[in-house]
Amino acid sequence: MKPVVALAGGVGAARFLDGLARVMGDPERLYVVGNTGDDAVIHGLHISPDLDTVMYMLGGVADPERGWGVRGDTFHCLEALGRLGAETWFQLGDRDLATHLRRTEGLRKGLTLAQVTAEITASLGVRPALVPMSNERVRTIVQTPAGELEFQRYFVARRARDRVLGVRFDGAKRAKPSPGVLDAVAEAEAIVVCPSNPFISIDPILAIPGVRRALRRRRDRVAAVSPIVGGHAIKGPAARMMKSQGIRPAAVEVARRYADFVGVFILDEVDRRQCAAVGQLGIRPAVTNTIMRGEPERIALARTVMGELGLTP
Ligand code: FO1
Repeated sequence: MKPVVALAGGVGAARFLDGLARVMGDPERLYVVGNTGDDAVIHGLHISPDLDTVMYMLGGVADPERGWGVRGDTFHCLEALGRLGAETWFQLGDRDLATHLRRTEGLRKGLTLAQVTAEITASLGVRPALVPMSNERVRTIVQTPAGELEFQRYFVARRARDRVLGVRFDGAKRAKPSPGVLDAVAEAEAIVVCPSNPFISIDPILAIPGVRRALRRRRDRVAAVSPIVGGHAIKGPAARMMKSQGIRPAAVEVARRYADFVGVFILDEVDRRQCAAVGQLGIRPAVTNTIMRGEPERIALARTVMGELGLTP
């Protein structure tokens, strides 16, 4: 069976993918390419927040309020680390730590990030494939008036308050897509760009050599869901990042960034009036409710996206 490929960041992507996995008769066909530009080494452990956010959601153990981390987790280890003088701005739960210990151990043994991720997802009973964008180290660096900041320092430690002048992806030029990614894109029945932050979740994936070119070849099979609704990001700093870079925070501006490789762009009902402008980019607009308050909305959005790509799950 041909795969359905999704490009994914963190919480917004995870919620959408939960719907998509539920509407697909065979979730094993779902092939998720996850952003690893947010990865960080904290307390000596390799953390892959976006991979974990998607993995916990698809494994049914995600914290529903925060969107990241494990439901019902405790923070005893973090508290103990604080007493020992460690920095504790990054909230690592006790159960979540088990994932980072396993990942770090696997990497230290010589496994690739893709291999360790496959092992951990299998243990959690995740049926879709979850594949890091690259096995190589790529780091999202946010350029601000205070200087260059590693992503988690910008996002969590400094609460995404700095003005963003630009974003770069350290190591991306030398990185290769994880094995199987380009083949999955080439063969895919459908490709979905999840409602994730274009600058810090999707751009790092597109920065891996070969990925954008592979998507361009499949443009008529690629749909993107707008992460901007009514001029605001559903979650996170996307709208603020657009403004501080001189870009109007509007769904159509996200479509413009994706125009070379996206054939269908899904806008929220409140942005219906931007359809004509999206059409002028040579992209077919489609309108639906994109706010996923709960399970029924996730499923309805996934159904619409699949339908727009000619798939009727
Ligand atoms: N996001 C926060 O805003 N604060 C945190 O303390 C935090 C801890 C954390 C721990 C594990 C994990 O997998 C994700 C975590 N996140 C946290 C989310 C993380 O910063 C993501 O990179 C963003 O949500 C961007 O996708």
